[in-house]
Amino acid sequence: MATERTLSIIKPDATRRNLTGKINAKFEDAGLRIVAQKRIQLTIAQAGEFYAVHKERPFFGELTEFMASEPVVVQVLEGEGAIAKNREVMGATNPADAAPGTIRAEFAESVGENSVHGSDAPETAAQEIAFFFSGLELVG
Ligand code: FUP
Repeated sequence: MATERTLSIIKPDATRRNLTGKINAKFEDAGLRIVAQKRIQLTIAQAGEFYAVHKERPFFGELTEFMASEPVVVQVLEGEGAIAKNREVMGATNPADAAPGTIRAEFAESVGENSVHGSDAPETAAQEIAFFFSGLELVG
C-alpha cells in the first residue's frame, strides 16, 4: 500500500476537554505520523466553505456553528494507507456505532460533536490539506 497523507481535524468538543494529546496518541499508536499541525479558530464562513458538500443537509447550520465555536487543531497525518487507517482509528460518525477503542467510541459526545474529522478519499484529502496548509508547511 502506498504512503498517503490525509487531513484530520480535532474538533471543538475535544479541544474544549483538553483531549488533543490523547487523540494524537491514538494516531501515533496506529502508525500515523503527524507531519503538520496547527491550532486555529474557524469563522462560520470558513467552516461552511470546508463543509460545502453538506450545505443542503438539515444539520449544516448546527455543524458550521459548532466548528466555529472554539478552536480546532488541523493536522496532516501521513502513513501507509493513511486515509483508511485514520477512518478506522476515528470510528463511525455516530459514536453509538463506533467500534470499541476508536476515538469516537472513547471521546465523542454525539453524532454532531464527534471529536474528529478525517478525509474520506485521496481527492478530498488533497483538497482538504490545501484548504488549511501551504506546501511550505508540510515537511514530512
Ligand atoms: P464523517 O466523514 O464520519 O465525519 O461523516 P460525514 O461526512 O457524514 O458528516 C460530517 C459531519 O456532519 C459529521 F462529522 C457530523 C455532522 N453530521 C451531523 O451533525 N448529523 C448527521 O446526521 C450526520 C453528520
